[in-house]
Amino acid sequence: MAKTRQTTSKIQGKYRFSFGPWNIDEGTDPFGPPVRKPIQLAKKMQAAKAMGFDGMQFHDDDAVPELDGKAPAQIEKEAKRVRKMLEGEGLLAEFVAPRLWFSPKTIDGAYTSNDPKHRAYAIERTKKAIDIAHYLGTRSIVLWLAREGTYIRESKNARRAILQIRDAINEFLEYDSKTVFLIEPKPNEPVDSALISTAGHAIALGYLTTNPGRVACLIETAHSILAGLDPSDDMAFALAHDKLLSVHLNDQGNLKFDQDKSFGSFNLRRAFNQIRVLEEYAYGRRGEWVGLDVKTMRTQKQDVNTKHLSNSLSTFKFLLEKVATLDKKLEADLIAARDYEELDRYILCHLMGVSY
Ligand code: 3MF
Ligand code: MG
Repeated sequence: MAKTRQTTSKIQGKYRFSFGPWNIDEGTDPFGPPVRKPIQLAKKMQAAKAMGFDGMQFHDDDAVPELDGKAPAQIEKEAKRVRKMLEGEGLLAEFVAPRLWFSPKTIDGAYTSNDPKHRAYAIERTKKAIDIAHYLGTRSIVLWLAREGTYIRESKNARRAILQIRDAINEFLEYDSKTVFLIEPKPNEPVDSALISTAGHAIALGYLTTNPGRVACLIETAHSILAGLDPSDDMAFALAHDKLLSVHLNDQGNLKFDQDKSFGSFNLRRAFNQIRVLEEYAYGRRGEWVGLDVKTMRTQKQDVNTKHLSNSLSTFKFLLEKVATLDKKLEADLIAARDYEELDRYILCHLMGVSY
């Protein structure tokens, strides 16, 4: 067995971490009611800071609750109040995502609803989210196109629906000349079949718009796995296009419901490889964020309801160290010799912390 050389590699990326208020939840699932008490936004911000996070992500109505009924001046006032709260904690807002999947007006989709009044609602609502992002101090909008898809294929003209999403994004690009749109693809759930299901779809859709330079994507670990794909390959694909502006790291026990498990909790090697592709790109140097879209286990009690976040963050840091201390010379030698069995062995030994 070859002896592992000492490595002096240092970390190339510049990592800033965030999560959203929905990542500290009450434990409701489709089969049961809440099991924990709600936590105020201010307390979630304090928890974020205490755990070492740098920013928060928002749905539009996380910042301005009951947004639909509110006048523009009221929206501005409430969003600016949230910005003050963030500043008070020394946190930044990473992005705002229009929540286009809760309203009775988006039951059949948002930009692709078969009802033109409902499509108009979705566009107006997104413009409000763009305004809110501006008030919170960010120009990033995440589009998780939750209900843009079908339960039965015959209910929509899929080609027309894709072009409707393109047209909506074009309208947003025009509405604000500084905002950047990050499409978060997901293949299913809540709909049976989503129109923009993978990184490839998200990036290709960007190229259909009038300003592809302002349309990028956010890759979530669990969403790639639900599409039967490797999340690190999806991230690499987006990075090859310089289109990965954020990630939602978590984990997923293969093809089940969207689990949002703690990062690395199901497949440590897969987690390692996600960090590996980020680190090889020097991710974060252009301001990209690392979001942790993880869910509290339903069984977790009230006073320990943020461990999934702190654990995910510390797993990230341990694995980053594993990436940085990988013996690059040995790796290159094994690749040159095409001895991938030995490379496999080395990677496992390195991850397990046993001598190679
Ligand atoms: C859905 C998700 C969501 C989105 C968030 C931002 C709860 O599967 O991953 O996280 O990331 O709503 O659009
Ligand atoms: Mg997500």
